[in-house]
Amino acid sequence: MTHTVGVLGATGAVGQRLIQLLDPHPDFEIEALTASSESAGKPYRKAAKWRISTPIPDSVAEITVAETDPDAIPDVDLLFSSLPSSVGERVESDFCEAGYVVSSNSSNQRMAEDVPLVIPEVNADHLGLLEVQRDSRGWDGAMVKNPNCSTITMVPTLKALDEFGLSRVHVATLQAVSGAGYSGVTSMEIIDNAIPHIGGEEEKMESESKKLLGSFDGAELAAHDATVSASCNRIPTLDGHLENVWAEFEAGATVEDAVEAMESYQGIDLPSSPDPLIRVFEEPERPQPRLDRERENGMQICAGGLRESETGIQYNCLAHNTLRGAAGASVLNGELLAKEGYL
Ligand code: 11C
Repeated sequence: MTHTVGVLGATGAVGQRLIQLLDPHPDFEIEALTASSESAGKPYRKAAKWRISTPIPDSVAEITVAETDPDAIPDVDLLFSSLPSSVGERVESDFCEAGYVVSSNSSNQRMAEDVPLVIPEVNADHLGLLEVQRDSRGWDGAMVKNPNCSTITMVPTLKALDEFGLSRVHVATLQAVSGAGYSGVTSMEIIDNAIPHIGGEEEKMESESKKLLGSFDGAELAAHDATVSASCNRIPTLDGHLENVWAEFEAGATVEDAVEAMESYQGIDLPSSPDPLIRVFEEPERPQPRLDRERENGMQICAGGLRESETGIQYNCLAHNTLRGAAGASVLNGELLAKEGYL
């Protein structure tokens, strides 16, 4: 069955990636697009400064962009949101109140107790929080969030390793400029440089990871009790976040154990889930952004460089930040909502 969908914030960097992933898509058909008031009323092909190498899909090019307002769009089964967080905070709630189901990449409300923060292959069961949300908010609609792109890059690997009793994680990131939106992509003035700060990113990685790895008993979510410490850095790469992870466990884990756990971990099967979910490289210099970010439509998590350190297992991981880490993450959550009968 095909569901009609809309994209809130359709002209932005992640909005364009959403359109790329949603047309064509086996479950979804785009019927509504919204953007800021300067774009409203124009056909999408005129409103969007399209920056993706494949052309705007024909069926989307002529859709008239609407204002981002529940009264301005047609009734659709599902909305994907890539609104800036400050705008999304209020507007996404308005849409949920008006009865829309929203799969959002926007960082607002990710840590709210009644909002499921989901990577389907990691914690699909947390979608059950929507029952809690319905009671607490009184919405006819519903809101599901995906985490930050740097969190998504690491957490599937930690979930695979949690069978050894994950107790402590340190992570240092090397993040692509596209994580900062179009201003990031166009401002490659950080060539020959690196910026050892990304506002709020370290706190997001720490709190979101523990929520995602936590357990849900049908009524309440308990965060995972591992400690997570992050250091986030911007480097002059266009797309693809690379991360160095040091993971410690209650039980001992060898490199062979860790490789086997990552390679065999799959989680749920959805149209956009890659198979395998995690590709583990033996070559110590892989994964690399330019070589590995496009694997499986940009949806695969890559890992490599596994070694036994003094405290546990050290490794590197990589994912495409605007595909797997943002637009693709929202699409996967939409596929999960469809599979679980929420649309
Ligand atoms: C970056 N990870 O690379 C950020 C962008 O919370 O969704 C995404 C921010 C978020 O700058």
